[in-house]
Amino acid sequence: MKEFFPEIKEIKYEGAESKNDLAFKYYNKDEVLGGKTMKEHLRFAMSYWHTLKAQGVDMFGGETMDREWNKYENVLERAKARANAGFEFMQKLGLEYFCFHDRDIIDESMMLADSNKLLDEIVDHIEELMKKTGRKLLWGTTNAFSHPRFVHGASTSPNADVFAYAAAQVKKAMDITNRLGGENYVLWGGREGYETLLNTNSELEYDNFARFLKMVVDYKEKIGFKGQLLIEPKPKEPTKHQYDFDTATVLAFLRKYNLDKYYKVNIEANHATLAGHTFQHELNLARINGVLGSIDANQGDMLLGWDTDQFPTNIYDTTLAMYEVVKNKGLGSGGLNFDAKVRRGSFEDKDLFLAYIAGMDTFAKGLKIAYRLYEDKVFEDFIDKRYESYKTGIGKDIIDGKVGFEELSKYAETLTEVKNNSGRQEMLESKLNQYIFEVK
Ligand code: XUL
Ligand code: CO
Repeated sequence: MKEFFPEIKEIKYEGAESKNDLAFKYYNKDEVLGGKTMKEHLRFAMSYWHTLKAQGVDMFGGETMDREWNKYENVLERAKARANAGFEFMQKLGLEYFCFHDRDIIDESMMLADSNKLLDEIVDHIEELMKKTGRKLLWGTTNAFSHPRFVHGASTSPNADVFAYAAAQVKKAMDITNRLGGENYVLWGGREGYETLLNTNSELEYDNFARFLKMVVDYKEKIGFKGQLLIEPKPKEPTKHQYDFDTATVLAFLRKYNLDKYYKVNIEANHATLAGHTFQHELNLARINGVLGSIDANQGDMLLGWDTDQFPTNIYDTTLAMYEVVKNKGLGSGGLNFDAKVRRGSFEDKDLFLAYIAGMDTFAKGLKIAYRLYEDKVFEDFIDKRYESYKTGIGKDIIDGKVGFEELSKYAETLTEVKNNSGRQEMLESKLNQYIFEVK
């Protein structure tokens, strides 16, 4: 089989002192933390779209990346070459998982039936590669946003034919995800949202969105798909108002339509920040509601207002993200999918490896720091003490539901002084720094 990255050998762990750019400094896959290896904690995945399809196009200019595997004339040959390059890439980097949209693994044809036939052919090939290399599918999904038919949305389009087309696509994508043993199925609401209420029946659109998600649940049961269904929140882009704004919005939506027991969320860092939240906020909210399913690992640029999908290199963000994951006791069937793309100026194939190394190392180090913070109960003990007033006396009565406004009023009248304690934010931030600097 043709080798697409002949200059690059298997990427190994060499430790923090290494000067080798093509080596891991912190990601030591076999290192054990709390009875699990780093590889088991992190469950890293390659995103098929950004890694294998993106070629550096932006609003102002064309391709800067010259990917050998995308040059084949014939659709199936090109798709096979792309898959071969992807599996070579995953093996060399030690990435166990991958994620794809239906339209990433093979290009779409004019007619749906032809697209589906081609999908079966490329899935045969991918299945073989998976068997040969031991790589696994973290999740599959559908691209129901790129084609012009989805101009007004997919399940929230005003056009019922588009609803039907999206349904057919999701059905097929669920079939292939199931066939490949996918551990989750993701629904990102691509163009499910609106630009202006002057032309939008939002009530019908929300209802239709829920009808669609119910059909996904029914079909999952019908085909016996064991994976977890995930919704990926995002507040804006492509539409101004995306229906799945953030975790809180998704939860309210799922609860309204009685869909909450079937779905968890896939939290993406850059989507969190676009919603005006930190990455940790979204992970925390998902965790305390029992719906933290998986992560799209990337980072945004705080000076830009759009989804830049950069490789995660901010140690504060990865530490606090992994802190939530550790507190969640892992991600279950989820993992860390690098929904991240190299910058347009990083156009060499080698940059793909360098970018993944940077992201994997930053998350590995974040995991180690988070684990120590958790074990040493650095924040836990402080937080526990901060809420101490609810453990006895009137606080305990509030928690136990023993008092109402009347009893509380009587109690408040007896208070001569209300005394608060410092939140010690700076001290805690300094402790966090200490762990970031010192944990080896
Ligand atoms: C878009 C995005 C998607 C989803 C899958 O911002 O994150 O790639 O992860 O459709
Ligand atoms: Co994503």
